[in-house]
Amino acid sequence: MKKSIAIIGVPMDLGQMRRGVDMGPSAIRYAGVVERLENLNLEIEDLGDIEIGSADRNANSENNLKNLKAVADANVLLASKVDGVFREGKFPLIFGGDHSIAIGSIAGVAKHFNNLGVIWYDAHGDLNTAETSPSGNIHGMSLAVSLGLGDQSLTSIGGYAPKIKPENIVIIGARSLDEGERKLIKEKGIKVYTMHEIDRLGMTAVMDEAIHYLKERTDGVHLSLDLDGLDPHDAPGVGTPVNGGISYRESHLAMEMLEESKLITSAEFVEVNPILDERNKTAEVAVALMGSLFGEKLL
Ligand code: 4U7
Ligand code: MN
Ligand code: MN
Ligand code: MN
Repeated sequence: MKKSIAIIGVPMDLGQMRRGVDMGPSAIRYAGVVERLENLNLEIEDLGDIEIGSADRNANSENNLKNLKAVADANVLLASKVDGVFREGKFPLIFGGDHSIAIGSIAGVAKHFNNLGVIWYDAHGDLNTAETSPSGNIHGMSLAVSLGLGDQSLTSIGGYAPKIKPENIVIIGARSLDEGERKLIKEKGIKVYTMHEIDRLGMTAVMDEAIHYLKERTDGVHLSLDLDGLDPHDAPGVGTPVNGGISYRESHLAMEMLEESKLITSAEFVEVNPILDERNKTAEVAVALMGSLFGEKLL
């Protein structure tokens, strides 16, 4: 049967402070994603964008959770949209938008599995809570929320918590972790391949290990790919760049290995900010990586 993919755009920029990331879904579409995937003999349906409410960006958040209400509302919508796609037997492919949208993506997907795994491809852990966050930006908290940690209006989305177990997570590309995140990683035993391991073992071994690890304990895997996992040289259009990241080529290899593994059951590509980009380079990188993830081959 032909694989059917449903695209959901999430023009969210309220999970962080820099403008422009709400245009990520448009930039990814402009970079030709639909044509690219259709060439792989996949059936693509673009469901358009989720509606994002407004928020007073200058309001002081007394709880260290900026724009909480609007971020929560949008993720409720996203979770039900993703859930609907899954019920129709289609593969949800989500475009961000800032990484706070992983809250809704994972909430919509996780109920369809007993043991959902997550690959968090990112320079950051996104494991802060309001108590540990240095910024109050919810895009730095989405993985913690999926573990059931954080404000109840976020953790309860989808009507159940937690969405995932700490031992079902693999973080790849980490190179910027806050104190509270490091503590949580150790406490919960979350598997992390930092840039050190990627340099030391090479991406082939890292992905082999990650795939085997998840294959043993999960019945589906959501790929949450933050473009800032890549080096800013290869993906400059992101709001929180960190030097010394994963290369374009290593990322292609990672996507190809995931494709071969048949492990991935849903995916999102987030944090593309065309305002900060160089001629849509980062969106083009995202689309090229999606090509590999869905089976593009040279020969
Ligand atoms: B992203 C940060 F303090 N950890 O919490 C924070 F360094 O989705 C950055 O990975 C979070 O881009 C980055 O604000 C969130 C900061
Ligand atoms: Mn992130
Ligand atoms: Mn990041
Ligand atoms: Mn970022």
